[in-house]
Amino acid sequence: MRLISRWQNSAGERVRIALNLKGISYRYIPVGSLEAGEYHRLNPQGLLPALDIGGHVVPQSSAILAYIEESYPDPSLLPEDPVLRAQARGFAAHIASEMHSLTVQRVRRFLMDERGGGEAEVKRWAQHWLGLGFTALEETLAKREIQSPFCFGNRPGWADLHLVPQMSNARRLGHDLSPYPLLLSVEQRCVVLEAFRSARPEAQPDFPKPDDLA
Ligand SMILES: N[C@@H](CCC(=O)N[C@@H](CS)C(=O)NCC(=O)O)C(=O)O
Repeated sequence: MRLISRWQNSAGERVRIALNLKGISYRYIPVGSLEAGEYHRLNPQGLLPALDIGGHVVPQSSAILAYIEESYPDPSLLPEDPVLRAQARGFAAHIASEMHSLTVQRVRRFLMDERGGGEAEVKRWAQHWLGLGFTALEETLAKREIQSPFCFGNRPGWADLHLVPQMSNARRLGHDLSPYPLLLSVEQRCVVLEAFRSARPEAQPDFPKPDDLA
């Protein structure tokens, strides 16, 4: 199995965490350029990540995560209880569909370059969607019938592996996370775990070395 991604690819970070939590070994293939070319021939959507399963390429982290969960059910990334399971999926979908997809670089770049939005306006755009999203997620955790150390249970899973990369993204975009203490406490518990640590951008082989940044 080959995970085609790159160090700063936060949808790819979700998949890296999932593979690590399940103890699945994989080859990490970093993509340097997303310009139309070789990668587009492999994945016409042109977005990262993609999973190459013996020559069959699967795009979209949600589809990749579903494949991993179905093919390697143990340990499950989802709670046993069907209602909690659905709630965990709903939490994750809010991040992937309502927050990440509205604030990713290509959307911000389009607003800036094609729509003539200034930097402040584009920042305001991102803060708006992130603020709405995180407020809803914090409220969701506050309303859980049973409070748990991770989003939906005693082990990190589907919801947590979406939350942690999104919080890092938000910090990079200058979003203040202090109004979300429950989200912050879940993040603190996750980031010390090896499955999350080794999925971080800094831990990837293509993460720029100090010399590259000079
Ligand atoms: N919905 C997609 C999102 C993929 C996505 O937006 N990936 C970003 C990086 S996190 C990307 O490839 N961006 C390319 C670009 O901005 O041109 C998924 O979950 O896989």
